[in-house]
Order: sequence, then structure tokens, then C-alpha cells
Amino acid sequence: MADRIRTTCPYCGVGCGVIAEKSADGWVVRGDPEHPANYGRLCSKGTALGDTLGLETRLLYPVVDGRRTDWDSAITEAAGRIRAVTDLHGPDSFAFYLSGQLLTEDYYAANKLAKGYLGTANVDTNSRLCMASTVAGHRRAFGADTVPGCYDDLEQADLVVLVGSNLAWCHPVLFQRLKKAREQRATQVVVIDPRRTDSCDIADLHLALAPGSDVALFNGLLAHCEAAGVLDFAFIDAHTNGFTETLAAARADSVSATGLDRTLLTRFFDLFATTQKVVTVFSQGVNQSSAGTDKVNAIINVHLATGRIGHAGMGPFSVTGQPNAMGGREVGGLANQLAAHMGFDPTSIDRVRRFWDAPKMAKKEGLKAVDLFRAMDAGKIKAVWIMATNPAVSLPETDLVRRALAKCPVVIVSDCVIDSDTLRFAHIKLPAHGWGEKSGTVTNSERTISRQLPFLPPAGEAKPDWWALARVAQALGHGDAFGWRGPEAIFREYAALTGFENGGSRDLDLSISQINDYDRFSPFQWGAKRFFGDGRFFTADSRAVLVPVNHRPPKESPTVTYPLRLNTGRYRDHWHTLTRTALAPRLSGHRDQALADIHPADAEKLGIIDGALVTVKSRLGRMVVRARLTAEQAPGHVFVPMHWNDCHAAQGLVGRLLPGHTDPQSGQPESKHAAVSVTPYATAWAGLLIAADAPAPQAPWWSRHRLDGAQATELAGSDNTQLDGLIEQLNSHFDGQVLEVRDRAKGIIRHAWVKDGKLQAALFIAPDRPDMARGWIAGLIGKALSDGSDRAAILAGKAPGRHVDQGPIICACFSVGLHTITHLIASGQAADVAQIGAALKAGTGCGSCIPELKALLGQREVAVA
Ligand SMILES: Nc1nc2c(c(=O)[nH]1)N[C@H]1C(S)=C(S)[C@@H](COP(=O)(O)OP(=O)(O)OC[C@H]3O[C@@H](n4cnc5c(=O)[nH]c(N)nc54)[C@H](O)[C@@H]3O)O[C@H]1N2
Ligand SMILES: Nc1nc2c(c(=O)[nH]1)N[C@H]1C(S)=C(S)[C@@H](COP(=O)(O)OP(=O)(O)OC[C@H]3O[C@@H](n4cnc5c(=O)[nH]c(N)nc54)[C@H](O)[C@@H]3O)O[C@H]1N2
Ligand code: SF4
Ligand SMILES: [Mo]
Repeated sequence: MADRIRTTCPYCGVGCGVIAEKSADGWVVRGDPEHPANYGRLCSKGTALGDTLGLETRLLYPVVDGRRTDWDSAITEAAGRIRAVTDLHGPDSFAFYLSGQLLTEDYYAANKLAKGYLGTANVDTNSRLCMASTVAGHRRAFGADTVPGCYDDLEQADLVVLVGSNLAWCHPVLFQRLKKAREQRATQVVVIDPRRTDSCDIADLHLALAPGSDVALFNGLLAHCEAAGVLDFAFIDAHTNGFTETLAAARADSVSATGLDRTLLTRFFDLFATTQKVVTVFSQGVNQSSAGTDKVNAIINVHLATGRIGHAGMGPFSVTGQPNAMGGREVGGLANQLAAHMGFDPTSIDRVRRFWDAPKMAKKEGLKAVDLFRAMDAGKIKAVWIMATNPAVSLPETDLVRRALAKCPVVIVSDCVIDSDTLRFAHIKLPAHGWGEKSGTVTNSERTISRQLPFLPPAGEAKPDWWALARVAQALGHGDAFGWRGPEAIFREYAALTGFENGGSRDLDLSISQINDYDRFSPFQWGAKRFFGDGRFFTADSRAVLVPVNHRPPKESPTVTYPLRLNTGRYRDHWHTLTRTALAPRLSGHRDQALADIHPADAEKLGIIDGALVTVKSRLGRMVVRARLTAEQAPGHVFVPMHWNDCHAAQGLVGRLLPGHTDPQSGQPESKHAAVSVTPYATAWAGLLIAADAPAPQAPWWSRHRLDGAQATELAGSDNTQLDGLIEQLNSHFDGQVLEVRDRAKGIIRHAWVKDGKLQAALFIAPDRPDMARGWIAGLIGKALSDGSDRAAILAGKAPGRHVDQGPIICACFSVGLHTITHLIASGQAADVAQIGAALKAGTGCGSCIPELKALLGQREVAVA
């Protein structure tokens, strides 16, 4: 294998090109200067990719019913069980649950198998939790799921509106591009988000609207644009339908639903009305809502009515989440899409059937994610194959999802890791190629198709996902249709399908793209650079549709019992359910556990102090996390990250609290709004365990993360009697000599386990969260202890001499911690971001931490809020 390869980052939908190079200490990655998504830039997650390639958490061989087996047997079992279920209960008793982290080729294979050969459209994907409302909104307005613009538009716009998008954390390279453009041409930036996020760092205006009120806001904007005389009637008359009804609906709504101050609203409305080049970027604050599709159309309505679409620097622009969210939409990996941007109309069904020569063509739409797991719970889905997603964590109503998985007779899970909350329910586990091993294509937010290429040998017996699918299809008797030799053959078949009987009638046609060298083609954007500038859309009469929409509040409103609004989302340096980013200590350093962000005024009322554990409870479930008091939250709102789960914490799973309310058009669940209560969690004791590798501790609450050289687990409990069980568990896990200090009066227990003179683990228990030099202790794990002073220091929890603990990592690129930075500022050696950079390098890598550096300097500009 080559020592240097160009491939694509496996995280967010920006789809940055990376160059992986072999160095003396393993593979290192850097941004690909030639890739049109990033031109050499990377964010903290991309930069740390090399730290996540270890094999220690990988699934290395197939497992059937808890026993290691070989691929032949696993395929025979999988096929046999799928056949047994579908023979008895019909094709719709089987379902695929897929992911935007699959390659286009994998997606295509699964879609073909289910929709053409098993005869079920029960093929849904985590994109249902992510992009479904955008897909539905695009189809309603444009007649196809077409993203009209491109990344350059963000650089060419005079106004960029971020709606429900924390671009700074979730699409950091796009944020960097916008930030740079803003420095050059003074782009105005408006952030529309109930929270004050780091994206507000470059905002001229932050509108902290009431959750779920985006439709009211954009309706108000449409009415304002009409009153201000800036609508483009030539475009409306020639190229759209539905204007009159849409304007009437917009006028009927009141902006009071947004809860925003009138002067602020007017500032935004005036800015929008008077600026021709506007890009409205939207993401999960829009999509993950029971009114998600209407929100999307409310945004698109304004762009259509002002004719601001399809030209440089303007348009509605949905940023996709996962590396191949777009590819999945393109191949038809959604239960209500067929394939290659075709739907379930009779013509498309017949066309795809003929192309595939399909013996058993699905004739109707399948079940969407939330309904799919409900149907499983009701006993209707009896076999499921889950690939590259962790639904036991990421779906709402996760207790129902887990109950459904527990009772489903056949659960097949293809994953790269050995343990996840979902894998715990699997009867058949299939090891998949991970990033660096996989080979195929992905499509990013601006429709650019790039290659993911392998540079590592497969982990153990891991195989490509498409290969496992094709082998099962062959075992089911469909050898000819699934006889691909490699991903290139699949890609070429798929490209041919996109062009089949197309003749310009469908937006997606890859058959016209000349890919000569599949292994080395340069990233290319399919379709035009921009769509719809000519006023031609993909509807029957080629006109766009303005959709009349009206404000509907989120399904749940605060009540006396659940007086707060729960909002959920992402952290800067973590990816979803932590299977990969938690492997890199520097990525865990920014936020090492889940926090409940809450406004200080609410905290005071509820008797909550900063850093204390709290119980967050909804009518469905509860979780326990630390409170973080911050005015970034509006009073009445709580924000909790989506990332933590049973593999990384006890009681850290937020999905358990979220109801499964969905948008009526898209079926996308409302993961951003639930009613909850927050109360202090009474702890009698708290602890910290540092070890190379510790078992899930017997404690009511714990949360763990990696440090350099060790794992740290924070623990807590409500009752001192819980401690005996915990210490017994740890004593039997770590063998060797036990050093022990106890001060019963003060409630202090300190243990160190030493074997052959080397430190195995250290445990500290105190009534309150023990504060100690955890980085220093982690550095001693597995090392020979020199003399008595080391032992004494360990038991004291204090580093000898002047060791300064870094504290939380602020700059992930250069691993610079909070304490190091505050120390520098306090000493008067740095008065601005540039001086911090010169002294510590912090902020000079991807730049994602600059908002935090400014906050530490007390220099953060306060966007009017
Ligand atoms: N670091 C990191 N980056 C990621 C990911 C990750 O896991 N980690 N995941 C990727 C994926 S798959 C996705 S889908 C994207 C998601 O990217 P984003 O959508 O940007 O991220 P989120 O944090 O889910 O939500 C964005 C914002 O929506 C706001 N919001 C909540 N309710 C409302 C509302 O009613 N109206 C408005 N206007 N805003 C609201 C939230 O406060 C939040 O700040 O990120 C991608 N990038
Ligand atoms: N509360 C709340 N919940 C949410 C969201 C939210 O904002 N709030 N956001 C939603 C959104 S937008 C999304 S996209 C989802 C994401 O949620 P998930 O898709 O459930 O999260 P991941 O952790 O990305 O899970 C991917 C799994 O696939 C594995 N994997 C990675 N690559 C491959 C591969 O190539 N092949 C195979 N077979 N396996 C692979 C990983 O090890 C991991 O176990 O979460 C949704 N859930
Ligand atoms: S911006 Fe997204 S694609 Fe680019 S390096 Fe970061 S995570 Fe990877
Ligand atoms: Mo997503």
C-alpha cells in the first residue's frame, strides 16, 4: 500500500479532502490543498484522525450468537435467518436501517437488495433523523431533492443567515471559509438560534428566537419583503406557483411567536430586504422539528419570492451532517425514495424494475425510522440489518427502541467497533472496514463526489459493507445481480441507473460524468455549479412551488411538572455516539463529559450550582449530568449533548428523554424540543478512578474518558453503602498490592493498586468531586513507581513540585489546556488572540477555539441579543 494517499474525511458533510501520510510514528493526516471543499484546511476532528486508527476497540471477526465464527458461516446464518423470517411473514417483516456514513456503493447494494430482490421498501437510514425535512422541503418546492448552491456562495454573499446551524462547531471548515470571506468583504452574518453558540463569534446579529418559531420568523420576513417592495414579481410570475396563498398565509402569522424584540427583528428584516446576495444556511435547528418541512419551505419561499436562488452568492443552502448524507439521498436510501432521486410513482417503479431486472420490486414506500422501530416493537418487523449507525442511542424514545431490538428475533449489526449500545442487541455482528480501509465514493453538501481510499490493511477479518450485502444476496439466490468484483462496478452500475431514460428530466445524471480512473478521479460536483438560475425546476410544469405554511409550536410545551425546554445537539470535538472521537484524548479534552447548560437565573431558582450533578427528567426518562451555568442559554432552556451513551457513562443518554414526535411530511423526529425538569442530584460521595482500562464501575452515576496513557472515570452515588460494592469490584479487577488511605470522619478514601512495582489504578473518593492532578496520575499508570514519595503523592492526589494540570483542552490541534491559557493571560504575557498564539500556538491550527480564547480574554464581542 502507498505511503501517501488522498482521501476524504469521514466526519461531517463539508467533506474535506485529506492527505494521509506514513510517518515514523504512524499515519498522520493533513488537509488536501487541492480539494475544493477545504483547500488544505482541517478542523480539530479531521486533524486528530490519526489518533483514532487503533485496533483496540475494533470488531475483528464475525460473531454469531455470541460466538466467534468465520465469514462463510456468518453469511449463511444471516441469509438463512432473513429467508426464514420473510418466507413466513412476508418481505415487509424485514428492514434495513442504514446510515449516511456508508459509502454510496454500500448504500446502493442494500437498496437494490431490499427494494428490487426482497421486495420491501423498509430501507430507512439515520438521515431520517438528520436531513429528511430538507429532502421533503426540497421536493415540495423544487420537485426534486436538489441543493441549489455551493460553498463558494457563502464566500460571495453579502449576508449569510445561519438558521439552526452551529456552523463553528459542526461544519468548522465552512465556518473558517465564511470567516475569512467576512474579513475580506465585511459579509454580514446573522445567527438564528435559541442559544448563543460559538458561531455567534462572527455574527453581527444574533436572534435568540423561541424554540420552534422559525416559520413565524420567515413568514414575517416574507410579508416584510412584500411591504418593502423587494419581491421579484418577474421571477414569481414566470417561474413559480402558489404565491398568493403563500403570501396570505405568511401575513396571517404573527412574529410575536418568535418572542423577539421588534427592533431586532426589524434590523434583520431590513438587512435581508436590502441585500440581494443572501445565503440562508440551515441545519438541525430547522430539520429536527415537528414543523421541520414547513420551516424549510418558509426559508425557500423567501428566496423564491425574492428571486434569490441559483446565482452567485445567493440561495437557501442546507448543510448536510454526515460525510455521505447526500450520497444516501442520491441512491435512494430512504424508505420513501426509490433510487437515483426517483420516487414511488408507477413510471419510476417500472423503470427501476427494468433496469435492475428485479424479480420482486417494492411497490410502495416503506416505514420511516421512528415508525420502523415502533413496528418492530409491535412485532411486525422480525428481522433487521443495521449498518453504520447506533439507533439505541441516536433515535428518540430509546427505551422503546431498545425494547424493540430486544424482542426482534433477528438483529444483524454491521459495525467497525466491538461494543456499542446497539451491538449489545445483535445476534449477528459483522465486522466492517473502517475509515482508512474503506474504498468508494461520498457526496458532500455541495454535491461534490470524492473518493474515500484505503491506506491501511483491514482490521482483522473486516470486510467492506457492500461485500457483506452482496454475499448475503448471493446466498439468497441472486448471484448474478450482485456479482460485483469491487466498488467500481457498483459505482458504474449506479451511474448508469441515474442516466437510464433520463434525458434531462431528472437532476441527477452521473452517466454523463466522465470518470475514467475510478481510483484517482479528482473530486467533481454533479449537475451544474448552481441549479435554478434559469427558473426551470423539476416539477411537472417546471415551475417552483411556494408552499403556504403557518407556525405550529413544538409538540411539547413546558408544564408545571416539566417547566424547562430541552434542546440537544453537538460538541465541537465529538462525533455522535463517541465510537471514534472518544479514542483521541485531545478530542475528549474539550468536553470530557456531558453537561447540562442552564441559565444562572434558572439554576438559582432550582438550587443548582455550577459543576454539580443534576437530574434531567422528561415524562419518558431521566439522565444525570453536570450542570454548566451559562448565559449562552436563554432562561427556561436546557441544552444537553447527544453524544453520551451506556458505553461511556451511566445515565448519560439523552435519547431516553426525547419523545418520538415526528414531522408529518418528513417523518423526522423532533430531537430539539422536549419538556423537562432539572433538579439537583443529591450525592453522598464522588470519586475519580484512573486506570489503563477499567470495567464499567458499580456506581449509580459514572462517566469516563481517555487521557494520555489512561482512562479516567468520574463516579458518584447517593449513599455511602454503595462504596463497599464498588471497592470490592475494583479489588477483584485490579490484582496486586493495595495501598490505602481512609479518613472516615472526612469521608475520604484513597486506593492505589500496584503490581510488580507498577501503578495499575488509583481511586479517590470524597464527599465532593475530588480535585486532583489527573493528568499527572494518568502519566504514572503502567510505570514503575520510583520511591515512597511517588506513592505518598499518589495517595495525596497531588503532583510533587510544580506540576500544573492543564485543565480542559481548549485548543485541540496543539493540546493546550484552559489552565495554561488563563495562567498566561493572568501573567500579563498575552492580551489578544495573536499573542496567545505566539506564546502557546493555541488558536493557530484550525482556529475553532478562537471564540473561546476571546471569551477567556474577556474580549468576545457581544452580538446584540
Ligand atoms: N463536532 C461535530 N460536528 C458535526 C457532528 C458531530 O457529531 N460533531 N455531526 C454532523 C451531523 S450528522 C450533523 S446533522 C450536523 C448538525 O449540525 P448543526 O445542525 O449545526 O448542529 P446541532 O448542534 O445539532 O444543532 C444546531 C443548532 O440548532 C439550534 N436549535 C435548536 N432548536 C432550534 C429552533 O427551534 N430554531 C433554530 N433556528 N435553531 C434551533 C441548537 O441550539 C443548535 O445550536 O453536524 C455535523 N457535524
Ligand atoms: N438527541 C439527539 N439525537 C440525535 C441528534 C441530535 O441532534 N440530538 N442528531 C441525529 C443525527 S442528525 C444523526 S446523523 C444521528 C447520528 O447517530 P448515529 O448514526 O447513531 O451515530 P454514530 O455514532 O455516527 O454511529 C455510527 C456507527 O457506525 C459505525 N461505523 C462507522 N463507519 C462505519 C462503516 O463504514 N461501516 C459500518 N458498518 N459501520 C460504521 C460506528 O462505529 C458507529 O457505531 O443522530 C441523531 N440523533
Ligand atoms: S470540517 Fe468536517 S469534513 Fe472537514 S475536517 Fe472537520 S469534520 Fe472533517
Ligand atoms: Mo446528522
